[in-house]
Amino acid sequence: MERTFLMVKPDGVQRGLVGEIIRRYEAKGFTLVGLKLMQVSRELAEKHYDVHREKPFFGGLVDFITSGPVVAMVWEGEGVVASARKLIGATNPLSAEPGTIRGDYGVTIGRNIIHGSDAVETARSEIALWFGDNELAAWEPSMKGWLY
Ligand code: FUP
Repeated sequence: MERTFLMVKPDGVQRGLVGEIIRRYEAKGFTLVGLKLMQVSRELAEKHYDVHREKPFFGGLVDFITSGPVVAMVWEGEGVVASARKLIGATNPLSAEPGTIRGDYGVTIGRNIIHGSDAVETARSEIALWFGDNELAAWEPSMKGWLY
């Protein structure tokens, strides 16, 4: 079954949006298989955002992600990678549709509340970067028959 990596960024944690964000994915019908609150090291932040290493915003992005605790999560379900991105909305919260997480709660691109893997392959490498196998639970919610 498909899995994706989601992270509530320090702004989302500070603003008390963790519960609301988890609620949205639970209500949608996806299954939470990994969850931890953690302080991110610069090393991990730089690895996670390696594709942006040469961008002008890279330093500020790493400063931001390491500025306070984040909530790292792995969610499972059919089509979860693309669907989770849809629920997150556009990178710039001012362009994100109302009803999406960034559209409902964000204003600026540098404080856009949540990260979500952009493709199945990226999700695989991000999950391996952020979680050990022993931190992920394989379980079947009893409601599954009502979803699929
Ligand atoms: P997304 O996949 O929507 O999280 O967006 P990107 O991978 O393109 O960018 C990763 C993060 O870099 C964004 F969440 C915010 C930050 N960023 C900026 O701060 N400025 C920019 O111009 C672009 C991205």
